Amino acid sequence: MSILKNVDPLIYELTQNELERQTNHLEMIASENFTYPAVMEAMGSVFTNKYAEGYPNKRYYGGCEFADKVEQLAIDRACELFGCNYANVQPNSGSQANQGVYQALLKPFDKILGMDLSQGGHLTHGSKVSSSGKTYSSFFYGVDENGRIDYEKVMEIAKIVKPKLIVCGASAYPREINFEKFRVIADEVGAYLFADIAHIAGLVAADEHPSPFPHCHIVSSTTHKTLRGPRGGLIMTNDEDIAKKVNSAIFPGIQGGPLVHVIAAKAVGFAENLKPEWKEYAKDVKANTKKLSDVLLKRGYDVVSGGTDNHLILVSFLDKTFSGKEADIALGNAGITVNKNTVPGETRSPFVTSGVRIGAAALTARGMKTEQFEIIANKIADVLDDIENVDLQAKIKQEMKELASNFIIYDRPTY
Ligand code: DSN
Repeated sequence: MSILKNVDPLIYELTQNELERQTNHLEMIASENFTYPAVMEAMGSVFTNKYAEGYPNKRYYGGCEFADKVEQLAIDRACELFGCNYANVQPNSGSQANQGVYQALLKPFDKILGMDLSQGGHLTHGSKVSSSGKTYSSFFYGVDENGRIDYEKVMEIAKIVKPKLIVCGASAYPREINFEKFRVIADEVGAYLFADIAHIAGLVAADEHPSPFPHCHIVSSTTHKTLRGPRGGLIMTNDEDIAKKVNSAIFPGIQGGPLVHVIAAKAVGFAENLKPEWKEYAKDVKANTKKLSDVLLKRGYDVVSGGTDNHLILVSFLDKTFSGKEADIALGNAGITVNKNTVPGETRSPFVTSGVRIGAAALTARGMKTEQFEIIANKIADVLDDIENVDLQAKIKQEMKELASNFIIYDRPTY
């Protein structure tokens, strides 16, 4: 029985449409996932009504006794999950978490060194169109001709730039990040080392990717990508002084009242991540991504860096006549949702691109294994091999809908 359906049938119908889209299509955008119904229930709870500016036991409003407990649980679970001493669970998003990190540690015009957006980095790692690139003097490193971070080259750039902070972590990098090597570079130039693990956090939490601790001074993440929690951000550190600065930077620095309902949902998500089953999920994500990569390589596609160590692959079409945008549309027509993405050596604009980024976290959450990923990868190759064949796309869309119907995750749009 849906209250929403009676109160606002238009919005209800749109949530129903979205549920059908998420159910019938294969969701392969590397930053998306399917969260738990319990997380959704916590997000829809009465905590949405509560103002709780401040931090547990240090609030600017009365009536926070339960909000305090919720936030403290979220903090304690995040610290247990990532093996660190301090966590701020208030950032409303990954971008705001990163803004908080910079505000805590830097002054305007200080130098930061991050991974170039076009090479796999993120807007908030110093891109000139983001506040990170407008407020701070940003410099970039990229990947080598094999699509991998060249740590010697990063050291060379760092020695020239002398940044106050180095950002490691990426949005479209299929290989492990070596935090230890980054720390050597940061120490050499006297910089803070900041890891943005938004994409790989779920793997880190399962020991399926090396931890940024103890190497990084500060770590940010989102909670909704490979972690499968609610949409939101997170900042962690082992340094008490940095933790205090982060707390002031988030509130009152850049945010007002925290979203207590989302913090409650983060706590529920972290509890899921702490269960033994989480490790199995993370292992499956990696195995499924590897299957995707192996099949596409076998079918003659250029998988950047020759494979993957994590939850995503980047497929380059620099050697093809079609663009990332055309591939994205053709795959979408075939019921497979991916995103166009720039690739190393890019020759096209960010709106067109020469590649696609494909991730396995969401379909793995639906219970798919390597057997299904082998089928899906071959269908992806079939679409790309004959990219203008709209009849084939329509046929595959039907096949993918049938495949997806065996892996239902939600029976209604709201919980
Ligand atoms: N938009 C996210 C992604 O797709 O990787 C990063 O913020």
